[in-house]
Amino acid sequence: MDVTTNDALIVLPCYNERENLERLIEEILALGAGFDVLVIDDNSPDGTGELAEALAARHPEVGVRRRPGKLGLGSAYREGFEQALEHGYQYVVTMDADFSHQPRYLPALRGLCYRECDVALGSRYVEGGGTEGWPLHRRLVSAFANGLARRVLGISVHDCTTGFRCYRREALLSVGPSSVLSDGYSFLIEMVYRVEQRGLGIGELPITFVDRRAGKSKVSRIEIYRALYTLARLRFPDLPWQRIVPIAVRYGEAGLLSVGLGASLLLGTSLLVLRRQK
Ligand SMILES: Nc1nc2c(ncn2[C@@H]2O[C@H](COP(=O)(O)OP(=O)(O)OP(=O)(O)O)[C@@H](O)[C@H]2O)c(=O)[nH]1
Ligand SMILES: [Mg+2]
Repeated sequence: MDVTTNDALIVLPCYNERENLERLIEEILALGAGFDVLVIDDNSPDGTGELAEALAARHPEVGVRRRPGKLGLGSAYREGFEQALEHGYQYVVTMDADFSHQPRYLPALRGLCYRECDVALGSRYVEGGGTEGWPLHRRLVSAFANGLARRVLGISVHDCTTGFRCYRREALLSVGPSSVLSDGYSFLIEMVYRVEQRGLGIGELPITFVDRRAGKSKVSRIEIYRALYTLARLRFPDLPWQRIVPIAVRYGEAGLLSVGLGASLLLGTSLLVLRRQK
């Protein structure tokens, strides 16, 4: 990334997004709204990294971080946040590279953060928000993950799994990106939880999330086990997770499934206890 006068950086994690990347960056820059973009590519086999380098050579607002392999969405965010803080950006945006998060919302998202909150979320689950083209099973999984996270962790925002966000610099410094341990999609839940724990203000901008038209989803079954584990780790921080998880990882998907099932049992029991106490 060359030096620009823009005060907002969009962290754009990409894995096999060659079909989307160029048009997305052109649309973001065409807004003329003062955003720089940092592509975090995990050595995508489809050549996304090379395309990103070519775009960076053409546009001073674009930078690229190329990592050796697929290290996970959360780990890409962490790396992007560290870069943004190091380079002095005042606002840090995250969005998906597949047009599910439409660039036209970017000015309003940053505006919300600028005017009235520490973190602004592009939210599907507030009045005026929604999804377009998402099959039923994706809508169910998303609604379930949101509902469970809100109940188990006492999160108050409506869309805690959205990846379309704008953080104030101070909010990121307060949370400390390295304190968010999840490497996968559940980074999003953990981040919202930590932001709320610190008493920072979160605003929600209604958005329509549009299902991707090009490229493939990267969400795998393992992300579901990981999310269950993250919820249990945050809800029961005193359990010896440091010892349990490395053992599970040694047994591959079966090990992770066991941790996911164990976490579900714990979470289910805690919800029952909560309900009894009410
Ligand atoms: N660098 C990096 N980017 C990733 C990784 N996993 C996913 N991404 C990117 O993160 C964004 C979200 O991933 P998606 O596969 O679109 O996930 P999703 O939007 O929840 O799922 P769909 O609705 O099915 O598209 C996209 O821009 C992906 O390219 C990863 O391991 N590393
Ligand atoms: Mg997507």
